[in-house]
Amino acid sequence: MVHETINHTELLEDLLLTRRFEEKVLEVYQDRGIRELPHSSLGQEAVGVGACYPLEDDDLLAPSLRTRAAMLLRTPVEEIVAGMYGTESGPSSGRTTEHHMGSSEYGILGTTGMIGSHLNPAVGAALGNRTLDNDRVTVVFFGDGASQRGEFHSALNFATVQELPVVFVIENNQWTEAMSIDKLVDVDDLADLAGHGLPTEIVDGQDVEAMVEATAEAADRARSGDGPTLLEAKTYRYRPHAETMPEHRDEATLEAWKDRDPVEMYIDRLLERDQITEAEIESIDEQLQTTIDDAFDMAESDELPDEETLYHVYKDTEIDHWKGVAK
Ligand SMILES: Cc1ncc(C[n+]2csc(CCOP(=O)(O)OP(=O)(O)O)c2C)c(N)n1
Ligand SMILES: [Mg+2]
Repeated sequence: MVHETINHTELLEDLLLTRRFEEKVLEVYQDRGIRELPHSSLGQEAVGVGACYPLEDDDLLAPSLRTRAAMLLRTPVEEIVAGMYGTESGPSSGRTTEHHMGSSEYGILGTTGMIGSHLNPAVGAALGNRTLDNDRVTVVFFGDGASQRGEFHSALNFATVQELPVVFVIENNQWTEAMSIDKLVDVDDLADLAGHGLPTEIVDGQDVEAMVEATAEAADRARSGDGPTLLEAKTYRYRPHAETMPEHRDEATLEAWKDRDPVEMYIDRLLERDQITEAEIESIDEQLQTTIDDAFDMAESDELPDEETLYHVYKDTEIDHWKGVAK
């Protein structure tokens, strides 16, 4: 069983880091605003955390708009927060926010605001790595909504025909921006839309160990030259699509998903198996909270970019006008 080979302290740290980070984003956003509009991953953290855990450091990640875990597990927290605040120490020196941003340093492929636009570039990166004859795997995350784009099929088909080292992860949180996925498709599982001859697997996206196991197998297959796999992770988000958007989903379904909270489920399991103590969890949590709080304090005291930096980025570089936050 895969849980015997997992370093549970590390995996729990990854999960708690993502949870505490998202909680802090929400708290700060509701209190005083943040330039980047939060698209919270609260509730679906186990998908990104579990999928990233079994990978090698030089494997490539192509996150969706919501895979905060993929960013957090590769990038120093203070860099991400500076990016969200649009300050000078952020990855673009404040020219844009961190959302959709990539990093060649951390092996993260950037994307655009167009849903699904990163699928074919991710497959292209895998083709590049195969051509270079290295054993890097590319893991690309995308939502159920993105499965409605033509890119979904062109990417799956090309990767399958070429037997490329890709793992496709659908973060099926059952909703696009404002519409339930079951109004858009006539299948229960999005994996059934795939076709193209590639193997698919449905995974409990609230179970971080299940995500580790499924991704480890898919990454092994990709690395051995046996081509791509599609994983469909069933999950749910706790927040509306974005913090400025209304809630369209019903309360009872949301509460039912909260009963299967990925962080609580994993902690309960570890305590039951005597693989961690309450005191150890408390100490990990405290350290993470300090790291996160420090990163936010740094960003809040950091400088905004000067007009010269913004030249050619915005038509109006009047800094006072640009200082407004998204709230
Ligand atoms: C091509 C395109 N169509 C519509 C939008 C507007 N939009 C932004 S996010 C989103 C929903 C995406 O849903 P999903 O892929 O399931 O991701 P989730 O938000 O659920 O994580 C939509 C429709 C967009 N950004 N790009
Ligand atoms: Mg969705």
